[in-house]
Amino acid sequence: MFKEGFLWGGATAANQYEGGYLEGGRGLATSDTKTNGSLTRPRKHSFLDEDNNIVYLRGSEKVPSSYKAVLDETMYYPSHQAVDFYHHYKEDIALMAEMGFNCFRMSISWTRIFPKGDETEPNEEGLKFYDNVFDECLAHGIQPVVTLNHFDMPLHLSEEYDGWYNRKLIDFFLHYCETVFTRYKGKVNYWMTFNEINLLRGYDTLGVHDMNEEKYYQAVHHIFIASAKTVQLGHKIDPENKVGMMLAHILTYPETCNPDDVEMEMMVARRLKYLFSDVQCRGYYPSYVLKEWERKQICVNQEEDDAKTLLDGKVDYIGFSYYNSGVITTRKDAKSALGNGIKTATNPYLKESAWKWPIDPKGLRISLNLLWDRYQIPMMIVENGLGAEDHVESDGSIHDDYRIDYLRDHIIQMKKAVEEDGVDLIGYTPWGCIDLVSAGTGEMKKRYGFVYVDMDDEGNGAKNRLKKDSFYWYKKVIACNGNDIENL
Ligand code: P53
Repeated sequence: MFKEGFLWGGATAANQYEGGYLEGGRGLATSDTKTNGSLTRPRKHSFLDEDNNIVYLRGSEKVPSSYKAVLDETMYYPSHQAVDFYHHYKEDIALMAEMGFNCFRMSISWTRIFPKGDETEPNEEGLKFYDNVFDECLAHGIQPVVTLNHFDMPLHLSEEYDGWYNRKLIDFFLHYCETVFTRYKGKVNYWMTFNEINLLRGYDTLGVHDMNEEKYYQAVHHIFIASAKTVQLGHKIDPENKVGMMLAHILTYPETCNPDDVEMEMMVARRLKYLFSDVQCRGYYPSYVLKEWERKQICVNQEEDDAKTLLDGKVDYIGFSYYNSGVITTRKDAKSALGNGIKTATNPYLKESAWKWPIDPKGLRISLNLLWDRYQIPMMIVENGLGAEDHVESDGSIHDDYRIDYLRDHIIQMKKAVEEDGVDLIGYTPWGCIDLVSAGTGEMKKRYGFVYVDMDDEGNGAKNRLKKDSFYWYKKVIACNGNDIENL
């Protein structure tokens, strides 16, 4: 049985959902310079080079410090209007309430509160917008679950300070957190610091130029410190606050029982996820990363009280995303897929989504157990779901039984983890409950929602909201607190 008061809802992020990018005094974020993948495949950021030519770079590519971010009028930038939650929040929250949501995961856009990021005074209009959103949620019995930073940052902090490589970012971030913790005290109790902290890479999310491995770890160190201080601040401002981390739970399997494969999978799992949850849940750097820095002569500058900050800033819970699993191999002829020469193989036991993401419901039970065995703190599944193309029938109905099947199979595994393994699971917020822009591709046609948004990849469409079959199905799931899931 799922516990009484289990949190059922859905998840979104400002840069993919909110829009209104210049409204209400909002400033530009790094995510606002990211094009639609169908125009520059894959998605890229636009810059001006030294000769004033517009150039495009992937978020993971090295951005020379001489480049300046710029918006190209001939391009479509999906974050600018996203699916316009900014003007549709009342309608969207009413739809969530109709499904029976008792929570809603969303992120605050940092530049709506501090347009440049280094101001002393916040932007009142931005604060007011989230007051309206939270009040609307609470009026419907929906508890907001808020990500403080989801894949964006003030562009100014990237251009002027070199993003998270600069230690000053910690104070700017804390000032932003203090502002929202204070303002929304009594309205929000569940917070998460950095979305998918283990996936922050390069310019996109770190805002760092001339990136290299040492700069990467330095930036990550600053983020760890910022996060740990945020946890402490959250508790100080309101002892009722629960501040969690957010991990992309990239589940990996070794391809064979050859110890070489098993050893490689262990190392990849550390690099891709455990480093981040180890630091944030245990409060110190694990020995394997310290040894790696020593071996590679990577010097991460730390201040005297940083170790204590990490220890005093352990998170209250783990929020994690789970979509699929992957296979790690040492086979020489396998393709290198995840960067850093990590080789992956196809899992012959699993089917794939249209976007080639393996579908692995049991992997969710395994993930819950891996994290529970390692940390023994409460967990919330804050993202899960199937990205798929939907077809609207002439009567406006949408028959997304593939999505229902995916979610049912995953919730069944969640239930097993609770009932048979005793993991402490407190909530479930499937991704993109109302259709929104894909983070990976910038597409609209890769949809996750229970609610369809009438809009295409180039941003055309009336943005009308339509209920899919999964809408009525999820409402039934919530009504029985998930306990009758096998029969739904
Ligand atoms: P999209 C890659 C792998 C796992 C999770 O992804 C990921 C990504 C980034 O694409 O991101 C999370 O939209 C992220 C969301 C994102 C969601 O997964 O590419 O937290 O912002 O939309 C789904 O299908």
